[in-house]
Amino acid sequence: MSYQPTPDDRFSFGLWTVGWQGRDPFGDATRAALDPAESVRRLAELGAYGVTFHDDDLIPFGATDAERASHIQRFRKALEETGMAVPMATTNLFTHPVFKDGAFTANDRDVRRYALRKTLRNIDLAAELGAETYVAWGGREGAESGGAKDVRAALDRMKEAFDLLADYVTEQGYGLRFAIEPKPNEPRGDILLPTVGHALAFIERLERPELFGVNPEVGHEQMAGLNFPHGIAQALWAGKLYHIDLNGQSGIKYDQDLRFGAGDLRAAFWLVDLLETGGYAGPRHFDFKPPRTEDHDGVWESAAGCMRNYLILKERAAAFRADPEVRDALHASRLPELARPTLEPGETAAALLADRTALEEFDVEAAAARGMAFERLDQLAMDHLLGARG
Ligand SMILES: [Mn+2]
Repeated sequence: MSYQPTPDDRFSFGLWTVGWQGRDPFGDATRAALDPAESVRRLAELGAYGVTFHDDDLIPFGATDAERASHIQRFRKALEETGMAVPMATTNLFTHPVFKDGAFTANDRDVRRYALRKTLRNIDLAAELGAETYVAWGGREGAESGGAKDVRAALDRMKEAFDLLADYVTEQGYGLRFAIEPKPNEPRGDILLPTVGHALAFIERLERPELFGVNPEVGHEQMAGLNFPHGIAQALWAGKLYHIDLNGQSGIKYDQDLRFGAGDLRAAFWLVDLLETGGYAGPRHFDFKPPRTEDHDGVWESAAGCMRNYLILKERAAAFRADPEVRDALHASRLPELARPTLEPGETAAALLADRTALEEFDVEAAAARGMAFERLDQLAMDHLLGARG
């Protein structure tokens, strides 16, 4: 297998990923800015099918209307020439100092109103460019100290903002759905809606919950020490995996945004296995940062590596699922039994209470003595992942 991506693989990249200039809290930029039109062309050559953007990635903050139109025109031309799609767009509500205390949940009401206007303007552009998903990452929605934010009031304001945005896209007839992106911290000390679970619970309190899902990012959940494939499985179970940000992270530390496949490789294997078999039909979107050690050649190497690693893992996961020994091992570990309901069809609590085999005649010690055979199953997965089988 060549691992050469094609548009059928539905790989997409944020303009801000390959376009990251390597500025970090301790150092200046190490790379020159990239022209968004060039990024579109290079990503298309590498085999991607789409690009995504924050408003400010495409149109520099503070541009005049005429400058804005010309930036959009150049971008559109690159899209038309390459056939690249724009499946998702989002708003930058974190770079400008005006957002230092947040956007939809800033204590200052005028900042909140400005944030909504900035978002509505980019939603119009997203719809114009054919996007289906609008991501909301509330990077500055949070606090560094306890008295600084009334979290319950802030969640009221967050709900108010999302309810308004949902009314707007409905009234306009846009085919857009929103995907909330959780993150536990960075840049704020603590961010609201820190994990997939918090976001899923919040969505159910909105007026139009059907328009909202999640956009989980590998590294963000792993920064909180959580199992990313488990979070993705719960989002799929809830019908809420509207989009995904793929990247790499090595444990609980700052947001590394490594290329996909770097960091926790075993989690990446189980993630690809789940995405490829669990009914996710959306883009495989990469939100990573080519390390600031790299020049522009290294940037494209890194972007190509994200897609290559996904395709390798897809092949390895498929080989794992197709292996007859794996099927036997799954059976030995009683996975088919987990899929069977615990009660018989129509069985009531009274019927369960009357079933002596469930308690009085149940051999607890014998059941406790059964091995689960998970180690054999996991070693088969490891052998497939490492290319030591099939
Ligand atoms: Mn990140």
